[in-house]
Amino acid sequence: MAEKNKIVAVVMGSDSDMPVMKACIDKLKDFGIDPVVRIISAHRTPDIAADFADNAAKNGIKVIIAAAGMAAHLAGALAARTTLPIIGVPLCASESPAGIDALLSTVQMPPGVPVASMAIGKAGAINAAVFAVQILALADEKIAAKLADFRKAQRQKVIEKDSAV
Ligand code: RP5
Repeated sequence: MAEKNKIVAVVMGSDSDMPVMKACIDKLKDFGIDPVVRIISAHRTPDIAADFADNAAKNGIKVIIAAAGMAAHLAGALAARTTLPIIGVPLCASESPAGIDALLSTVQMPPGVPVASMAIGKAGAINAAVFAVQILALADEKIAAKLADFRKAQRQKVIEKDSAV
C-alpha cells in the first residue's frame, strides 16, 4: 500500500533485487526523499502489480522506479496501467546473461507506452534515483537546489581526483 506524503515508489520484482536497489533507495534518501518500497512481481503477483499501478497516482506517487531481472516486465506492466513516469532498472539476476535479458525486456517498449530505462545494475539503480529527482525538481525548488548541490559536489570530487593523480 502506498503511504501518504510519499511521492516516489521503488518497486522490485523480488527481495533478491534489494541488495542492488538499496543503492537507489539510499540515493533518494540523500535528497530527502523517503520512497514507498514494494516487492511486486509482474509474473508472480500480476494482480497486485495492476492494483498498485492503477492506484499509484491517487495515492500521491509522482514517479515510479521499477526494477527487475530476467524477463523484466515489471516496469512495462506498470507503464501499461498508469501515465506516471516509469523509470526502469534492469537487473542482472543470478542466472542472467549479464542482465541483457532484463535490459531488453525493460527498454523495448512499444511506441506510446514508454519506460525510461537506466543502465543494468547498481549504476542504473543510482541513476534511477537521480532521474526521479530531476523530474521532481521541475516543480520543487528545494529538490532543485539539492540537485544543483549534488552536481557541484560531484564535479568537485572529479577535480580532487584529477589533482591527486
Ligand atoms: C525477477 O526474477 C526478479 O526481479 C529477480 O531479479 C529475478 C529472480 O527472482 P527470485 O527467483 O530471486 O525471486 O522477477
